Amino acid sequence: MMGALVAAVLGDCVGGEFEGAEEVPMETVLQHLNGLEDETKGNCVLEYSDDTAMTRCVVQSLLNRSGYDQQDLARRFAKEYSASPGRGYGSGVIQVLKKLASPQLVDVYQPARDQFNGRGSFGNGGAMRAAPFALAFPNLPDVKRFACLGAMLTHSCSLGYNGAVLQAMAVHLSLQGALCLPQQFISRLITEMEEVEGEEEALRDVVFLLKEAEKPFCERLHRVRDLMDRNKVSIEEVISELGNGIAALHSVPTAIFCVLHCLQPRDYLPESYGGLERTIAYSLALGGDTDTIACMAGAIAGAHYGVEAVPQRWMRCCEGAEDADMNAARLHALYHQTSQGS
Ligand code: F2R
Ligand code: MG
Ligand code: MG
Repeated sequence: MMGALVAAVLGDCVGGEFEGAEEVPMETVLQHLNGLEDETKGNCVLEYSDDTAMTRCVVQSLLNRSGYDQQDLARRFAKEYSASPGRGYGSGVIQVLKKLASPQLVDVYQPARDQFNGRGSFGNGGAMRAAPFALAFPNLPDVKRFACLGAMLTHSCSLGYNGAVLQAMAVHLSLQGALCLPQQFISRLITEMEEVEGEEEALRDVVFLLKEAEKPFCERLHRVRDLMDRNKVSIEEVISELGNGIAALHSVPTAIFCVLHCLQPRDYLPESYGGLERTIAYSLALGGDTDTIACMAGAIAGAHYGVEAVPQRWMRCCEGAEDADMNAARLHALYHQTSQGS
């Protein structure tokens, strides 16, 4: 459990270097990661971005309120943005965060509903901060419900909040050891998303917004299954089949694929790397929204491999990694408290 939050911070911090890059050769990724190992450089500091800033708000809110409290979480998002606006937030979500700061605001979900002419955001900002819900709640229905509500504070489009539900479910299943049977893991995610995407709002949004398949996340997860069944897959194929962009639909299934693909050693990655390092390195080599894909893949992989698998040298370089370690221990206590109460 402790590994999920720390590895998410690592993914965000090391991935920030390449965010928005079209092509990132693996050689460049490995040079960047080798740089973290270089003791002669002293304590390098890679700053975290909005992914971690918002995840920290979710963690602090869950801990302070002993569960989900929409008013408290909305206030924390607004306060965090106002204190540190230069963390690389999405250009749309900034409007929501400013409105959430208003003391006159009655319905904290309304600013998100007003986004993009009332269609809401389909960005991956809800998904990138969804992991703490899987760490705080032992039951899958709670994980789904609160990840969804937590995302809806900024992302009212089903293509945004369902990405958060999928990401939180992937972390939840990983914590249960489900990645030991990768085929069953992906099948379970598809089954769960069939139900989630059967909701009326989800069907409406895909018709009006992206002209995607009727159940777009399920369709992408089927592509993940096809790709993971193959021995060799090029980076170009992964990008064209799954995407590497800022939309939740073009990044959450991609992050899940990165984890599955890196369960085994790969000949283009150093033999000395464990599964967690492989996952993060591979996520960066996809280019595009690297901080967020590596953050989400890091959370899923970290839940599987545990905090022991996190390279200490990498951790030392990443702002907020120590805090994440401590917070994960506190969330662990909440998880047990919640499981005893249910
Ligand atoms: N924003 C970035 N990175 C680029 C800017 C970094 C900057 N240059 C810097 O270095 O400081 N990264 C972060 O944003 C992503 C999460 O975004 P989020 O929270 O979902 O934001 P938003 O604004 O809601 O959505 C992102 C963009 O998606 C498009 N979009 C969303 N919904 C839309 C809709 N219904 N119709 C049309 N377009 C829609 C818009 O372009 C939004 O701005 C993460 O990558 C995080 O790291
Ligand atoms: Mg970011
Ligand atoms: Mg990003």
